[in-house]
Amino acid sequence: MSRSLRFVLGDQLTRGLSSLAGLDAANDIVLMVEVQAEATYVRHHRQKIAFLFSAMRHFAESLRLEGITVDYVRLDDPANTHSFTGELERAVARHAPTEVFVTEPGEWRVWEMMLDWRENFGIPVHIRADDRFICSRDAFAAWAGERRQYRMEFFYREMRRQTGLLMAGDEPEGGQWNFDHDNRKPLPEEIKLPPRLRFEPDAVTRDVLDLVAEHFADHFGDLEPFGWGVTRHEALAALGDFIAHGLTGFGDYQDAMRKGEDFLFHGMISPYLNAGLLTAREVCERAEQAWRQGKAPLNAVEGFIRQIIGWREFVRGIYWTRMPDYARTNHLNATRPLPAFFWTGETEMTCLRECIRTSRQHAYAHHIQRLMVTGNFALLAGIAPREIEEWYLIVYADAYEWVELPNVHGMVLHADGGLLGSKPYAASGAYIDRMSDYCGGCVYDPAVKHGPKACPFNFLYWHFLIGNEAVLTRNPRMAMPYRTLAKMTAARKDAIIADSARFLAEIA
Ligand code: FAD
Ligand code: DLZ
Ligand code: SF4
Repeated sequence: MSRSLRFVLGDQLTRGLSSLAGLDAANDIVLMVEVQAEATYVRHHRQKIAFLFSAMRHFAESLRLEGITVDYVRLDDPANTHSFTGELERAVARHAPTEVFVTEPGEWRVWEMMLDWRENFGIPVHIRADDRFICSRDAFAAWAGERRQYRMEFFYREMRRQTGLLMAGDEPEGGQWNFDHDNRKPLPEEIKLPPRLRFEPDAVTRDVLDLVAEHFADHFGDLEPFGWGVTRHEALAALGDFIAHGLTGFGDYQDAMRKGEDFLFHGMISPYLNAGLLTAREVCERAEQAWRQGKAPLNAVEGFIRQIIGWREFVRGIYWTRMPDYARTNHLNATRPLPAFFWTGETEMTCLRECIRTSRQHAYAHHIQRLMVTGNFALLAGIAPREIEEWYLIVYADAYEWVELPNVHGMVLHADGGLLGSKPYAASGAYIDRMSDYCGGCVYDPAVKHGPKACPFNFLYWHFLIGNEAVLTRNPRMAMPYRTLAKMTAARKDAIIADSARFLAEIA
């Protein structure tokens, strides 16, 4: 009699997953495992581990309710070998399946494991495509072709055409593809922010919280209060809440930041999307429906959909087309170790302190905090790609290498030499001051350029341009700042170098 084993990974919690297709509930077995190797290959934020273990346990239970046999190995099972390969090997011995089905993983290192499984188990191991993404790995590779630079905007238009989202025949709704120029407003002081739906831990989550507290006490991040949803039902409720209350302001205030306000008008759905509790298509369809019903403006809905069928699919395509070499490049030769305050939050720079606080408290920071505060700082200070990439992979509940790496390596650090973005997102303190209220209470002053009161982003910005002149001056999009630099007096440049040397020595 043939019997298949379906191995479902922690970020594959989708009933329609390709490895579950054709499953015979009377005969086949689903395998799910909690293993130390996955929780510690980087030392993930404690809320991220708790979110995933609880979501995995709930997903297993939902399959059981359908009458499917789930072999679920818990972290504290004494026989647990604590690796994917070890647990698959044990499960093959336990159930003697005739074949194994898996869905391609989100990370290169797991892909390499899967290729070994295909060789080493003595039974067929079928790796199926992850069709939860709109653009398959092959389709992206075909789009990328021989291009030396990939640009999201052109890829995004293809995705709009392919999905029909926000399309009027062959034309984009509203007559333009992209409303980004409308989406850069600072937050007005009097604006009312939407309350956000958070979830009380149930008994399953409480067990997992205890387990994580016991086994991962020394990992970064607050474990509680824990407010993430852990089931598809809760993820859908979170999405519905955002569409009803957050989406209208998403476009206008997408780039804004405010002290003590950690979510603003953002979706807070990335952990659900990336673990499989929501699919990209349904999220975009719900947003489009809100616009068609007159419940949200086009600039918000287009901006939101672009993040998902544009950026999210784009970075995944780059990851799978360019790995493993992608992770090894270091175009700007950045080598500085990560300052300790990225872990402790102990810095006098209010903007960084705030972004690190929300990361620690919620395993979440919104896009512009990641890009223009922690990311901008890492770029300007020349932090080594590997060190800052590991930080991002650890601290966010939504972080998996397929999405984290292109964002950090490419978008933030320009370490890929411009494959993903045409220029580094370098900015001085003026940008943060315009888009947030962080600078008001800071010991530094964004209007001061030199000396101990000067905002470190100000001198580090020019220090970055001076240090990378040989590489970046060839970039036409950097022509303007380099023209300004060329007009600077030698004394001003010396002051920039001296301020930067002092500051960088202090944070070492
Ligand atoms: P919203 O602002 O509401 O956006 C809606 C959705 O769009 C997100 O849920 C996400 O699925 C998608 N999205 C938006 N921007 C991007 C992007 N640049 N790349 C991919 N998807 C995007 N996102 C991750 O999911 N995991 C990561 O590990 C991750 N690391 C990042 C690191 C850096 C340095 C930067 C600049 C961005 C990173 N992002 C990452 C992208 C983005 O910051 C998060 O997806 C977003 O903050 C999640 O919060 P949200 O659901 O409230 O997003
Ligand atoms: C992130 C993570 C963690 C912390 N733990 C597990 C686990 O115990 N079991 C599991 O199946 N998956 C886990 N994951 C998610 C995996 O790391 C993820 O599936 C791979 O990185 C591939 O994307
Ligand atoms: Fe950040 Fe500079 Fe503003 Fe302080 S003054 S909050 S360091 S941007």
